[in-house]
Amino acid sequence: DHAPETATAAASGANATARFATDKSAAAAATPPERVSLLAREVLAAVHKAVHDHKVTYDEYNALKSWLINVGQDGEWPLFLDVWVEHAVEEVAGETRDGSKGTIEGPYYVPAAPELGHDAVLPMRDGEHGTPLLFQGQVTDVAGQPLLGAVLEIWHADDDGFYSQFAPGIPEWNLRGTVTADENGHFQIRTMQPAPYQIPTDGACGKLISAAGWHPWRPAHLHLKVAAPGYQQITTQLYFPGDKYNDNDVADAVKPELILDPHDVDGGREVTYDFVLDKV
Ligand code: MBD
Ligand code: FE
Repeated sequence: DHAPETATAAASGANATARFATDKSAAAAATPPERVSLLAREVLAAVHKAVHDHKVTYDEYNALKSWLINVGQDGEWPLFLDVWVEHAVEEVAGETRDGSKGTIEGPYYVPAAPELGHDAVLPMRDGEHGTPLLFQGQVTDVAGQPLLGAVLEIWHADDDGFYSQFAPGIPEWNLRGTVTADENGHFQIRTMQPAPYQIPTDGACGKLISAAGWHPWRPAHLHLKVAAPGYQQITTQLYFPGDKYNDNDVADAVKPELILDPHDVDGGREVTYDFVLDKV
């Protein structure tokens, strides 16, 4: 079995925190003070309202304080935010687009995965576990014109539900790649179908889940970013029919348009899914 013995919340959290600091933390600097003040006031007012409405005690306040300190110590701010907040931000961001639906990015994207051409096999280990999956499709504009040279970045968990670069013992680029569509906007990607993903249960996020009596699962999913020059990049995830977590994803990121329709073939499964991009 490939399952890493020592996948801990603190280790994957530290990796996700470092990844965010490298790729995205600079984007936050441009928020003007009026906007910061408005949003900070309203979020705090919502907290104050919950305290008053539910007569929150000092013991509960201290439990919250202790838990928030642990989220930081476990490096789980990226996980917490992407699981419980990002879906609302994505819904707002997607409101004005006509093309394919997107959904949240989550904490495990890594830029600049190996370039694999338009007929791609994702990097995988000898004997990589799981059901072989051929994922293919076309990238077009909203009028159906192929977008030649569209670029798809794909990343997903393995058959044990672990992501390379965030769980130990997995080769660096395992099940991650950059795929460039051909002159007709077509692409083909061979991979292994991922398993459902369980958010770490041994860190602060896991503690919230068990204290609240929730479950820690996301349905199995492929992550993608699809881009073409002059078009808006979409960030999305695709899901598999019949997954027991499609209706109760802990991260609330499933949309009906994102559920694939694969069929069984000799030695695995095949599915076609097309992407439609909006102009910038
Ligand atoms: C994931 O794999 C994921 O996609 C999200 C959104 C949150 C945590 C783990
Ligand atoms: Fe994921």
